[in-house]
Amino acid sequence: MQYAILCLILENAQRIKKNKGMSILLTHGYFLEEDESEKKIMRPYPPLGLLYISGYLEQNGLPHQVIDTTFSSEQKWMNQLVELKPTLLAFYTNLMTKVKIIHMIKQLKNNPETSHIKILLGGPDVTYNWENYLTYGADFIVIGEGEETFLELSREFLSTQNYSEITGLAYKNELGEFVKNNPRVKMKDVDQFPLPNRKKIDLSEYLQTWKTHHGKSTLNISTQRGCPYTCQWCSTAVYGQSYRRRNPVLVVDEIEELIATYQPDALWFVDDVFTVSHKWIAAFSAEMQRRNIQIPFECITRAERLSPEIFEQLKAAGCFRIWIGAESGSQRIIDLMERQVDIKKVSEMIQLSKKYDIESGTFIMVGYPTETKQDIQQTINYLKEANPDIFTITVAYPIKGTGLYHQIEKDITVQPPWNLSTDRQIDLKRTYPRKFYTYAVRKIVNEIHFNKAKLNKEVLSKKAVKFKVKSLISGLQMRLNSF
Ligand code: B12
Ligand code: SF4
Repeated sequence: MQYAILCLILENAQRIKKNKGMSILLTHGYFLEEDESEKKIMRPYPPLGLLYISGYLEQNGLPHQVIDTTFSSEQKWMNQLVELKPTLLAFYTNLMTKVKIIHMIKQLKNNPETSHIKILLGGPDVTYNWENYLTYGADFIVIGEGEETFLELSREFLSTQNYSEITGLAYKNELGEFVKNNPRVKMKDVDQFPLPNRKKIDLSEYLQTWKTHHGKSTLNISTQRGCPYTCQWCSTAVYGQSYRRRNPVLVVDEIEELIATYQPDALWFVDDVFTVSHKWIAAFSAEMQRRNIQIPFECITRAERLSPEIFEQLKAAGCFRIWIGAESGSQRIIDLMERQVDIKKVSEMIQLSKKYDIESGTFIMVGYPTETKQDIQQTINYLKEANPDIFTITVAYPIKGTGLYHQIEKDITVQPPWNLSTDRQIDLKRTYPRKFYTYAVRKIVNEIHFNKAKLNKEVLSKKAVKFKVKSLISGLQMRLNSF
């Protein structure tokens, strides 16, 4: 094994010698200072996918650098680039960072000091937009799970530059034509991937930001790739409908390492459905208890994958908050979303979490096609009954490549120029005008805050009265904006 690694390193070293002056740099386009809504929340997470790629390159002996943009500025980033002079610059790209990255590519191409740099993009937003990204200046697109494709591409980039056999890759060939190779077969055993290369970036800024704003530092960790469910609005652009999971013992090893290196106060599992496998949860919980690891964590799951036994195991392993999705209180809308869950079950599990002293959160979406005022009222009723500790609320939007996008494609009413907007700005024919939903969001938020005050027997407090007044006004505005 050691011999094989040594050979790889030597082989790469030879390639790099042949291509002296060629260098690889990984980055992303998220600048916290430009994100007004995140500045109010201040819960930044390190770019895990990018760090997974970095870990894989390092394991395979490929030298590279990483610039983390989260706490930086565009100007600083540009100065670093000019100084580091990479020949291949790879960006993690998602829906939120898309417009910024297109702008950054343009800046690079227009600057004589950086115009020679080849640009590569990977991440969730590129899968169904690869042609557009190539049109707007990218040279290579890594589609889906990135590790193996990126490694093969880097090796070719540093040697013969023949990209035609690399699965999972789209690129511009020497004639400027767009080529999309066959899809990459996903790695079966995800334990083959090394851990995210967290040492490549300064995690202390993340930890400190959390500590300052929330009193406790939090780090993200991933144990699962893919989700087997079919929610129509959800993007499966990276991992498809697969479900692959790491060995729980190795996950606990990673947790121990995180605690030893960074001493976070809490962890956040980024997995899509943390309790999807009960066998896995039992093994994970047992291992955490066996090693007597005490670290609070939060995770996301689905109601029908919970039970009293699972709650017990989660609690014993350290879970302090669980997010249980429903998206709507109307079973009709849930069924249209193909969410495959019974709203009564969601409500029941949110209530059950209280018995185990685990905080609960839920996600709400309004404005799903065909949703009516009655459906929205059912959502309010559901939130009152389930009474989660927190909830987030969004106006539904179609992400390219999802079932929802295909369903509503013919009903799109607003679609700003692709390079200047994100899928969030696409609007579609809904039951009511777009403004109605802005007020619907306000109505739900204020009505639920009022209800919480009522449950806390503070119904006559100034705050409660304010919530009720805002809820009534929003209800009126919904009515005025429903035609
Ligand atoms: C955790 C998470 C968040 C967190 C934290 C984000 C963060 N900074 O880490 C929070 C809650 C803040 C969040 C918010 C949002 N998110 Co989010 N989020 C996720 C989630 C659940 C996990 C991300 C993760 O860490 N995955 C684990 C890593 C290992 O996977 P990965 O990042 O995809 O990396 C792999 C590949 O993408 C690729 N890759 C990654 N980077 C790179 C770089 C290069 C150079 C290459 C070649 C390849 C490559 O290789 C990696 C390893 O195989 C994903 C769903 C998912 N299961 O992935 C959604 C997801 C990424 N989010 C999504 C969305 C829509 C959002 C929001 C816009 C939601 C909203 N508010 O409307 C916001 C945007 C926030 C922002 N500022 O960017 C969508 C993205 C869709 C799209 N087309 O971009 C996803 C896919 C959810 C979904 N299924 O629809 N999110
Ligand atoms: S919303 Fe959650 S459960 Fe549904 S497909 Fe997406 S990740 Fe899976």
